[in-house]
Amino acid sequence: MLKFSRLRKTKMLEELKQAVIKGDCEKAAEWTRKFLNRGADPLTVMRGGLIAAMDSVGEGFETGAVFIPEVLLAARAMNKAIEVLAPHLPKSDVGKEVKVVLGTVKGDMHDIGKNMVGVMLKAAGFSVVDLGVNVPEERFVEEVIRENASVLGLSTLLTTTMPYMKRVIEALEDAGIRSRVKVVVGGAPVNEAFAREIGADGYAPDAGSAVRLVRELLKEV
Ligand code: B1M
Repeated sequence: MLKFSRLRKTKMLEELKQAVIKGDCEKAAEWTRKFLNRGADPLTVMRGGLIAAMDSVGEGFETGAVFIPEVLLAARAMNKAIEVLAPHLPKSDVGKEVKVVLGTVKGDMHDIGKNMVGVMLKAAGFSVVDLGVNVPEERFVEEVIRENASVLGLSTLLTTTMPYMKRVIEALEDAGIRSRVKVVVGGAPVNEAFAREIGADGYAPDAGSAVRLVRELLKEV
């Protein structure tokens, strides 16, 4: 296995970051493989390369320097890199029997962060049923019942769709299954106070914390 110095690692992370920013799927996958071949920690690659790249794209999008097609290309390159990375994330059998239903709420098409949460939960050994984006409350309820899920993970990136998280929780209550499932919420505009306000069981600021939170909540059962 090839080793690398701190300087080389920083340079390689920058190459990976630039590949994602430019939306170059092949290079993003190739740099990720190069890291793995050198025995790098997959979480370092995820945080230092992939999340750093999307943060930079996000800043550009906010200031108007980056446009939607470029954001979509970057998202695609990031997903390619995650495909390469996912099998190498540290694995655990801890939550093998535990089902987590996950999705982005109705009205919201953002899925990059939600996908990362799914990848990390799977790597931690949980069985994840990802419903995708723009998921209406009745679908969440149906799937929680069908899968006999212990955890429901809701993601949203838009302030306008945050209220749908509350609707989902109300729909679980109406169906009489609220006490059977722990509800975890996350996404850039969400915070602890909002999670409490809507009656969620917990809030996680990032994918790694989501795994820790799910483990903590399941200990309480
Ligand atoms: Co959108 N977008 N977008 N966008 N977009 C934001 C969110 C925005 C902040 C940009 C801005 O204007 N400043 C803004 C929202 C403003 C607001 O609501 N106040 C915005 C807007 C306005 C829009 C549109 C309305 C733009 C338009 O059409 N005019 C439109 C909405 C479409 C819709 O959903 N109906 C839109 C569209 C898009 C694209 C399609 C171009 C693309 C999405 C591609 C995709 O997801 N497949 C996109 C993107 C990429 C962004 C930004 C640039 C980046 C988001 C991202 O992927 N970040 C974003 C700006 C920004 O965030 N700075 C922006 C990287 C990702 C790893 O982070 O998703 O936060 P994040 O996930 C983190 C944590 O939040 C957490 O863990 C993740 C990893 O650590 N987390 C959870 C997430 N979910 C979790 C769930 C959990 C726990 C933790 O438990 C279950």
